[in-house]
Amino acid sequence: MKTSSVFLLIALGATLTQGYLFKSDGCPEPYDRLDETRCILTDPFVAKNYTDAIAYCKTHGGVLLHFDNCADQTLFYDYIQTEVGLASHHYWLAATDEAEEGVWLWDHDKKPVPMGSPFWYVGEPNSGTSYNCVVLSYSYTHRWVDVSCASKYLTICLRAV
Ligand SMILES: *[C@@H]1O[C@H](CO)[C@@H](O)[C@H](O)[C@H]1NC(C)=O
Ligand SMILES: [Ca+2]
Repeated sequence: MKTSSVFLLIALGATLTQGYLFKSDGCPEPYDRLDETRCILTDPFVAKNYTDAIAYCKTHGGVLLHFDNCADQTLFYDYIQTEVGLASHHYWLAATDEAEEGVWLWDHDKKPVPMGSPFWYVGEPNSGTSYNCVVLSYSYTHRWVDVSCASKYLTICLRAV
């Protein structure tokens, strides 16, 4: 091997090590870059109830999964389908109708949650006062379905870059 090749290899190794240590994607550990403006953190191992999922994201400087447009619906659907091990699980959404039955509000800003298609599965939500939380349901192509806030599902957190 020529001396110049050895130097090149050493230089390459140093760059990779730096990229790993300092996380050049602009997101703090343990987040990954999602898009232009957001970082994403998924805990694929520990199912949590709704309040524990909210608290987990807060602890990590973020907010539980929330979105209100079709582009994001597609983005998170694709993310769940393509990331290893995520497709066959339900995921919390940061919304509840706990305060007033049928009035679904986001947890972080108390603004109204969009209703109907294409977010909710056909006929959802449909369980009245017994179910006041929402998941992206694996059983319904990750459309939204009302569930019990005490049940345990997986957690996705978002934070600004
Ligand atoms: C979630 O579990 C915690 C204990 O980990 C409990 O204190 C809390 O009341 C539970 N929340 C719900 C909505 O069941
Ligand atoms: Ca309800």
